[in-house]
Amino acid sequence: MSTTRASRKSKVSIVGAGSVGTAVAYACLIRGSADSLALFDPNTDKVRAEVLDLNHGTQFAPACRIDGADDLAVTAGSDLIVVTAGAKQKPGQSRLELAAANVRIVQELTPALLALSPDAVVLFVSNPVDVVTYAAIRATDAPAGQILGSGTVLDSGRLRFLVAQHVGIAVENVHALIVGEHGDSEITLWSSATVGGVPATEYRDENGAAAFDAAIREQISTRVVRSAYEIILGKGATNLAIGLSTARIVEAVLRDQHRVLPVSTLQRGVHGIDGVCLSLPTIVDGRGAGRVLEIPLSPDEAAGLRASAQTLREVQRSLGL
Ligand code: 6V0
Repeated sequence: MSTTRASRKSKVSIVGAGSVGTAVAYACLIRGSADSLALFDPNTDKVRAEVLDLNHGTQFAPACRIDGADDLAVTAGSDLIVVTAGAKQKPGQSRLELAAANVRIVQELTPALLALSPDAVVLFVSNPVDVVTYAAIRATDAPAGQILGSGTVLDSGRLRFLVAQHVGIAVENVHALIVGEHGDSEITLWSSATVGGVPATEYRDENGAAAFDAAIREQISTRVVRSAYEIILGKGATNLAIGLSTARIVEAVLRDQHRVLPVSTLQRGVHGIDGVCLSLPTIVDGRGAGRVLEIPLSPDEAAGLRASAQTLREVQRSLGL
């Protein structure tokens, strides 16, 4: 394992100080994810206010320096940059409809960010995150693994929460993944999901009834896909859980943890998928996204993954990527 990032002061920049960017900053601050945070947003008053508010809490959190500006130079020398810039989903709008505007933003931003921080790992959160990550990789010469997307890390957290809640077991004892697009075509991997080490498909309640029959599996999978829409209807944006899950990815990189996370990366042949960014279990370390693991898939899951890749390929093509 390399120790370079883990053994010196770490700087994380967050691009976009909206509801997601500030939730990422807050999660990184209270978890002690980095030694210093820098926020960039073209909205001068907003970034200044968010930095003040965060700084006023530093006495009550692990030591962290927090800066912010409407000038990209504030991000210089970063180890990791989280990009949350861009328009957000409006009620009823799909993530893919956001694509064109956010793709244009990252095509401009990514080379500029890497010019100021050439070795930084760049983690995209802006939606549609898979397409945005692909556009960013294509816009630079950086090794593909240096640029990744938060992918289905959040969706897998939502799944694990719902599975855990259904059987009344701690979320830490549930292992289950969502793969593919972070969006409507994502796939729940029920065939490899486990609850306390027991395959979910074989898990029985105290009366001996299957806890995850086909109807419950369908209900939970649909609820995960609809989660964002459900939250946006109620509060206008999703931000707190994406903040926490992004901080988890940040730590995997800064601490060179070699953690397996379903981040979105440029696929190069695992499960026959090529030339699109989507999420599969991936080793995340100090250099960003590493090897993609070939998790066993049922025939339905494999077909779903291929369909999800095709959906993304069509969006890429329609955007001229
Ligand atoms: P927001 O609250 O509107 O904040 C966006 C911020 O970006 C604003 O403060 C803008 O000023 C700023 N911005 C605009 N253009 C630029 C630019 N060129 N450079 C820097 N900053 C800029 O949106 P919110 O924070 O709610 O969402 C941000 C993005 O995250 C959206 O694309 C969401 O769809 C996406 N999300 C992704 C999730 C995921 O799981 N990947 C989850 C939630 C939201």
